[in-house]
Amino acid sequence: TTHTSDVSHKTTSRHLDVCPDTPPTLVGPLLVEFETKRTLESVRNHVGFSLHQGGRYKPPNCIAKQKVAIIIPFRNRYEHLNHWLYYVHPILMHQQLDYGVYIINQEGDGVFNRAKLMNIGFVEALREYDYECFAFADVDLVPIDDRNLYRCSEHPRHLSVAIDKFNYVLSSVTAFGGVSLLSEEQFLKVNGFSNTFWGWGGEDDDLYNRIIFRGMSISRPDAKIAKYKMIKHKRDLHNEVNPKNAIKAKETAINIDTDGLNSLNYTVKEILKDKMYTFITVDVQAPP
Ligand code: UDH
Repeated sequence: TTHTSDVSHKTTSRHLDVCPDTPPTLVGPLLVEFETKRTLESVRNHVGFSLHQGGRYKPPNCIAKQKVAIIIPFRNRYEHLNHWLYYVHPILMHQQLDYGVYIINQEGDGVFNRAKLMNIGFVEALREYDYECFAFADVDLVPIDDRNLYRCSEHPRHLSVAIDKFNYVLSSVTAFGGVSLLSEEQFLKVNGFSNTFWGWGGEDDDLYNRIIFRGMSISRPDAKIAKYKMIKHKRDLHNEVNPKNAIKAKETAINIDTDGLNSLNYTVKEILKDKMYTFITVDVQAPP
């Protein structure tokens, strides 16, 4: 009998259709607030039931249109992470994605390197699963409308268009920070992010330049839908504005071929699997 039920299970899974272009499970505008204190435990009780170890999910009734890895650069932002997990997991489920959440945690207290953590996330996620699309997402940004789909498109896509902190107005037509999505092909085409933007600033502009330099353009969802709330915080320690970064962001053409995925060096220190995420602690070889 065990054998028979095995076979019938296989048969049903083979007959799943591809999920519809517009997920029927979307809600639209959402209530998002960061006043409530959330513990990891309480968030796990809230969203953990439909997730698989490592923060993995697949829609149960159809085949997802895309396999998406969510990459979050991280150090010491546990309170933000709890809010992010509480709100964003249900959104990604409503969007019927086959996805996994990867928190890339910079070890030690050397200068922070957001871009290098993104590159590491890309490489580490691909070691686990054949993801097609990569969402590079800051931990302090929570979408407030689930119609803003975390899906890759023909061109690299900037999702965090309208943020409450900036009165829901895009700061610049070249803005590409916050939350952005690239397909594997698009990310390889630009050699990923630069690894050499230490401290705050510039790495997102450099990525934008890389995209243009490689003949692509960027796309954005409608600002009416692409709305985010940012969790308020002070500037972190060891992530001061680095004035060298703004200059460096003007030298994309010189760096793109030699500084990026093809020059990435790091050491994985620990991989921790929770129901809600894969937490990878890395040594990014920060300068002394
Ligand atoms: N990040 C961390 N830990 C850090 C630094 C950065 O996890 O110590 C990650 C996190 O995902 C964050 C992202 O990197 O969302 C971007 O860094 P950021 O939040 O410092 O950048 P942002 O532009 O803020 O959001 C800059 C400082 C704002 C000071 C405002 C004072 N009113």
